[in-house]
Amino acid sequence: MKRIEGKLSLNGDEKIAIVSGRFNHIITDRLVEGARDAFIRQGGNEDNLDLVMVPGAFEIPFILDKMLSLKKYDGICCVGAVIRGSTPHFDYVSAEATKGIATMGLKYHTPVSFGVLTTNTIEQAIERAGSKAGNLGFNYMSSLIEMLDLYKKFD
Ligand code: INI
Repeated sequence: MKRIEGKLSLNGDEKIAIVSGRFNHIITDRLVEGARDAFIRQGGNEDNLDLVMVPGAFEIPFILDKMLSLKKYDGICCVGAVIRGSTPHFDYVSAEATKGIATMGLKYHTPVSFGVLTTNTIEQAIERAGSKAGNLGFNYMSSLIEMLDLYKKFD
């Protein structure tokens, strides 16, 4: 059996973007930090890393469509934080962000990672953004880096 998988390393030439929602920025800023840390520690050149801010998770797929159409990026790490409130808004925003991010990755055959936290409480989000449960931003960028290398194996 030939096992094929992506490596967790960059050669420094890859052009990557992080797209982050500003909504719940005390969480998303930490996720961006974790994603940047993963990019640098796995060999990325910071001159090749862009950070693009959007109002909230709902807007991520729209800018993703525009950015991927330019064919300027090798991969995009999407970051957001959708926290449940007392209305059904959470369900609409999280569903559109999830569906939209996946659709854009498929449309442009480019690695895109899904780093939109969806939690019931702010405490759960804090746990995942640099405290008890680590910083999932690091994991979201690492998944992107692995998929970038895996895509190359099918060029
Ligand atoms: N956007 C988020 O990123 N997280 C949320 O928790 C959230 N809630 O709960 O409302 C949220 N709403 C804003 C939304 O993403 C859009 O920016 C807004 O609807 C304007 O299009």
